Amino acid sequence: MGEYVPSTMDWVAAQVELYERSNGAEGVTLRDTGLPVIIMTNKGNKTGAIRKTPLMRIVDGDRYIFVAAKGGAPNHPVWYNNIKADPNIQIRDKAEVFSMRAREVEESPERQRLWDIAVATYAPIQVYQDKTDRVIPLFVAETID
Ligand code: F42
Repeated sequence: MGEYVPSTMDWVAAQVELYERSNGAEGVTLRDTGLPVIIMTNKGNKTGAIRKTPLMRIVDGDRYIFVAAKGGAPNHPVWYNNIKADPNIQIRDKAEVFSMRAREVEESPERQRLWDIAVATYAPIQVYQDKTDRVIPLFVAETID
């Protein structure tokens, strides 16, 4: 893996920095919503750089669910390209860091079940989906046995 290159969105890069510097004691929620956030480390598919992406913390047993919502923007966040190219990621959940593999879940009853959990955890996800024509990708991250 290459060097860590922070997000070009300052508030995102700042959250990653606070989260990691405090070893998961601070910067662990979405602004002042109190909703928990994880940090997903992924490999830049063009530069090979280390990228760190805060995501809402959505769990299904010992698996994490995350959605490439980007607030309902017309296009996927570019980290989507990264984990499609290399599904090996790390998830930092407060002080713990897990090596995991991300898998996109295509349209299926399973995807609906996971989507419902995601919306129950962070309701705006449905608002984002309703405001864009693209199908917001949903991923499951599982530990590598
Ligand atoms: N975004 C979500 O999609 N879902 C969430 O649940 C979520 C929660 C969340 C909570 C807190 C917080 O602070 C941010 C949160 N975000 C959430 C925003 C998320 O962290 C990302 O910032 C957002 O999804 C946009 O991701 P992005 O990967 O599109 O970031 C852009 C802004 C970016 O950093 N671009 C870089 C740049 O230089 O323009 C390039 C990054 C990159 O990965 N480059 C690749 C490389 O090779 O290095 C190439 C990528 C390509 O294929 O072009």
